[in-house]
Amino acid sequence: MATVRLNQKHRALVRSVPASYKRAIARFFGTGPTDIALAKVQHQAYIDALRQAGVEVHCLEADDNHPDCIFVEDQAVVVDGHMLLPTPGAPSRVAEQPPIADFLMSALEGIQTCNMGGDARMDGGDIVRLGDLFFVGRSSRTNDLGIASLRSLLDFFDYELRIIDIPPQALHLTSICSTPTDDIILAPEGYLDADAFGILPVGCEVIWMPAEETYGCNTIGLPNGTVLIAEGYPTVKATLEQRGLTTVELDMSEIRAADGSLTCCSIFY
Ligand code: CIR
Repeated sequence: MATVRLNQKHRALVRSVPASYKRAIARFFGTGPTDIALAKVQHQAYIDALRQAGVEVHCLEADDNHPDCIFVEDQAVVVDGHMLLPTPGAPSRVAEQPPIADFLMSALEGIQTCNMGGDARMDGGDIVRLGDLFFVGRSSRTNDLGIASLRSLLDFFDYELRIIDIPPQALHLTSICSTPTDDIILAPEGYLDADAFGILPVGCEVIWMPAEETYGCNTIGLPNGTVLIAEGYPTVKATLEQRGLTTVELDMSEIRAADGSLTCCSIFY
């Protein structure tokens, strides 16, 4: 989940791989999952890596009626003790949300929750946070009404929200960038204009990666200085290590096959 600060990443919610996972949506970089056993092994390795880095992980049962249910990031937006429950942009994914919302509401007793209404649509995967600054992708899943709903929540905190138009060849904002720390945005060349993120706060920077490492730009930075990265992206790995971060590489092939990246598989709360 890309909506919490680094020092808020102590607990994560994930969801098991369903038996129906081969039917997950794959329209972007994925060609469709083919090996559920391998997907389960990779998903467990992801959970293990989070735990190894000190994160308490809660795993919800899979929902076999929803092949995309492992991608929990899209279903809830948790910001500083408040939660926005978006209406997901893919109709087949709408009913994934109730158990996730129920879990978070009971884990975060007293959390302020709001829903989206009308035609507003948003996937949590379109949101990226850099300290007090938020970015939202206007994408095939997230529309202007959804963005307005997110803006109301962020206005409450006085956090700035900047809109980034997602090119048609990408699914979400998190498909093409991430914030491994609270002052770095990692993004690939060739998808966004050089000034897409605007002028950043002092001390923050966008680090541009080669286009062939686009998938590698989705990372999960953790409070102990570890960054989970996908296996096979040497520039991403070297760039983070040069900045004193410790990388842990994960084989994401069966997650990627369903257009999923590292951040998609968890919600920090
Ligand atoms: C979908 O198309 O909705 C899923 N197959 C992939 C969702 C990936 N989620 C994300 O990037 N946050």
